[in-house]
Amino acid sequence: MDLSSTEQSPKMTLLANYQVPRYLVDEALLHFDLDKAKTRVISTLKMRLNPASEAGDCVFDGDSLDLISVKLNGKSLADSEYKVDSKSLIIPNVPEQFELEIITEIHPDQNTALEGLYHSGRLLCTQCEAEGFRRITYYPDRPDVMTVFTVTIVADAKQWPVMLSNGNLEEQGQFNDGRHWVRWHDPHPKPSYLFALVAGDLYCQQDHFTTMSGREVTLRIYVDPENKHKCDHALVSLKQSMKWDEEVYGREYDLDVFMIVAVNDFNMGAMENKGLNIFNAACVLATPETATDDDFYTIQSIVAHEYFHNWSGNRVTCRDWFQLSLKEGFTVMRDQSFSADLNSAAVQRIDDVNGLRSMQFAEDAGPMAHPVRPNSYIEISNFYTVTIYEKGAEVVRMIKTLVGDKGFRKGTDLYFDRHDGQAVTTDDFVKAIEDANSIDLSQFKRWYEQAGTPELTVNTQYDPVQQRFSLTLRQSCPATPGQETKLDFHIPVAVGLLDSDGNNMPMQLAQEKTAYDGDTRVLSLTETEQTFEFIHVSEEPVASVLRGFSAPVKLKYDLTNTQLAFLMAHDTDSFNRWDAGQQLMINVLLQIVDDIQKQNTLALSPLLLSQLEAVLNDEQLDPALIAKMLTLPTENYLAAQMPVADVDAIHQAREFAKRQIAVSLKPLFNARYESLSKQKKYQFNAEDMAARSLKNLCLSYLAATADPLQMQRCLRQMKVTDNMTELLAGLRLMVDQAGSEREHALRAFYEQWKHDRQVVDKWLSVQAVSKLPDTLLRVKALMKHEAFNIKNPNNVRALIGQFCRNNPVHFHAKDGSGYRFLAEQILKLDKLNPQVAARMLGALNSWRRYDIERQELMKASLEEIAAQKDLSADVYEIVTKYLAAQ
Ligand code: B3K
Ligand code: ZN
Repeated sequence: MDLSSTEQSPKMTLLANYQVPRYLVDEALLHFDLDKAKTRVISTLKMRLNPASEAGDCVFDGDSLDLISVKLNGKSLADSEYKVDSKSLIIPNVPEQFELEIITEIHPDQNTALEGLYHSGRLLCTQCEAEGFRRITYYPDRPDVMTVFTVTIVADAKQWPVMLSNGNLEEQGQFNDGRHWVRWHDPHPKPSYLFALVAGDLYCQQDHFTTMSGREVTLRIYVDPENKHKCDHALVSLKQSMKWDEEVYGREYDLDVFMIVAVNDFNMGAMENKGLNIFNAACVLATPETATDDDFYTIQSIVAHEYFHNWSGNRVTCRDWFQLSLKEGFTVMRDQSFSADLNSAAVQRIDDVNGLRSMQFAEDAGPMAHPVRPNSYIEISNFYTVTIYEKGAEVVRMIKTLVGDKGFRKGTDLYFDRHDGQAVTTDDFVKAIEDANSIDLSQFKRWYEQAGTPELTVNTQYDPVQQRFSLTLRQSCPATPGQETKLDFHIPVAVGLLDSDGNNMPMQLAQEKTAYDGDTRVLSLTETEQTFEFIHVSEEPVASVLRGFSAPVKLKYDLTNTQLAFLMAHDTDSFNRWDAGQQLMINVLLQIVDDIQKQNTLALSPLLLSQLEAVLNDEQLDPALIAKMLTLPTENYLAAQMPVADVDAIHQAREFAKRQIAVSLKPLFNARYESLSKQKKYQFNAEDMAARSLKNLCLSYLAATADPLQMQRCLRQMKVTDNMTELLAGLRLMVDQAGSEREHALRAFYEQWKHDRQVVDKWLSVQAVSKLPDTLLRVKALMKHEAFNIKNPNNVRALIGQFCRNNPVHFHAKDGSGYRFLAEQILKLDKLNPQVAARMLGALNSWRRYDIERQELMKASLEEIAAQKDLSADVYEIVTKYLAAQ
């Protein structure tokens, strides 16, 4: 019976409606007859009634499948014995225990959504999280159905010499007709979203790791043969990750082989399929000539992230997709501390907070705001968000702050031990930490339930006679869609007190008998307002509040610019030192914006200038930190600090400030640049990376002086360097200056690198973020260039994504051209790849924060998208939520 005519508009899934699966799958035998145009899948499932449920229809999810046949306990079912529609296969009257054989056919070469089994270059590969497995075969495609999978793949041996799936390789063989076969078995029960299959003509680089219990694990990276020289960094990163997870979390790898495959067409960064991680090629391949320091750094952290999922995600998985942050928040927190341990902890924290503030705070303040554990979704792919990932990581980090390092390890040991092989909830995670530490986190759990970024207001008072210092903390949280009022959060606030020489002061609270031992103490704010009284405070201190960014909140602390300058110079907490500098820059830049709006004469604060000079002169300070401290906040971040974002004034103000700093401190930038220019062979390590980041920062200030000689310097750097970090930094600066040198540099760069996709994407990106006035025209022209293919998500992100998200002054052009361009691309993309289309729409998240004229133009573009027939659920959900924004 075919019910496909009863199609409905996208429907909402609610956490409150969760029900345990009715039938469980004990074993899945999958047989693939692989072919690009038509792949046949025979799925044999050993199933039984869930003892926790009642008998009823047996329902399987399915999407874009050609159903060939269904057999129940060896007997073919007639059409009348099952129901099939575009989303499911329903079999009524099944026995308590049964074996089902379902045969389907799929078409990998027509799959432009890149979900399920698809064709990419010379590869066939899969992406199943969250709901891609249902595009391979009918299945209870939900994370709480965990199954032992055995996978047989048959294909032409010439075209598909390598055939991979999860687990260990059991057997393989040849047929006489030129086809060959392999059988993979994964002994660990897993949900379908962790299933993976790859086939192709791939080069394999192999290594080994000996686990802490002495087991040998084979490590393999599979790549297109032309990339065989690009695997070393990922392999080193993998071994570092395996060792770190043993040392820090006591987690050992659990199969004989761990495989990574690089794929050119991929919707996101990478995927943690059990034993067979699939990576976006850009997130795994690197050589010093083709990848920047940032790429090396990101690759190290993504390799770690996916590897860490083996425990936080795979061994212990999510009960339902509302629990996504259970694995993602925790795993991001784990990869962040891994990166902090292996590189510079201060730089890592600054980058994490910068990302959180610029992306997550904006999401939390906009129409898509949702809790770390959401209550509803239309399309789950839309919930792989910065809130689930980055805010989720902050929430786990706060738990660690509250129970301490040792207590946290006790808690995670209990969690992994208690729930190994289970599909659980964020409540189960918190419960394990509570039980291991005898602590009550019930109020803390509001961080999982309430959306929005809390505001933390700080007031201080000093009594010189009593030598008492009181710190009053007050919290509030703005309304978010569906959540008008909020209950008080449990906020860990790390605080230090500094005397006038910049030394930390004792921090004994009035109710305590003995002195507090330590420079920073974590105060627990659990009420709307609380005052903390410090005694024996010999002079009025400057309080350094929210050290290390101990909670994901907006700090409202009215320090004067002089106090900020003091903290910027003296705070012993490097994060707060950087943050004080940022706040000072924000104050100064917003003042310039105000002057621009009032048409006043512009001037740069001498205080800021002298602070920057001191930082640049500081020989003791880590060059990476100097580079961070000298980096002005982005235009997007500045826009988020204004009640009504004035893109043009912000751009003008930032350019003005940058130029003033550049001109005033030119001799210092020059000297630092030259002293960092000693030729040295590229190495990826914290010290060299720090030097390159400061060197490139100096070059960017020198270029901002508009002295034509500095362009020559960029060119020289591009000529003599041995690495992409310095080459791209030079190119980026040249691309902002009109003229023949620019065009020549771009052409030469392309000619040199057109064979390399990762580098070509950088070439697209630098042009997309150019400040030159004709940038949109150039972006449009580049879409017709041989280097661009709209079906490739990396190309789309590099060109369209960069233009719309990181070129605010052109994207928000007054004439609406940027918005119309985006709408046009979204409508095109939605037909090909809804997930990528929905992501691009994110550029309009904050549309209500601009002036009325721009709001009208953005609204018109949103309405144009909404009016389109047959929108995907992905775009439909975002566009309707945006349009509902007040
Ligand atoms: N778990 C995957 C993300 C899957 C996205 C699905 N649309 C990668 C990661 O977070 O490790
Ligand atoms: Zn993840």
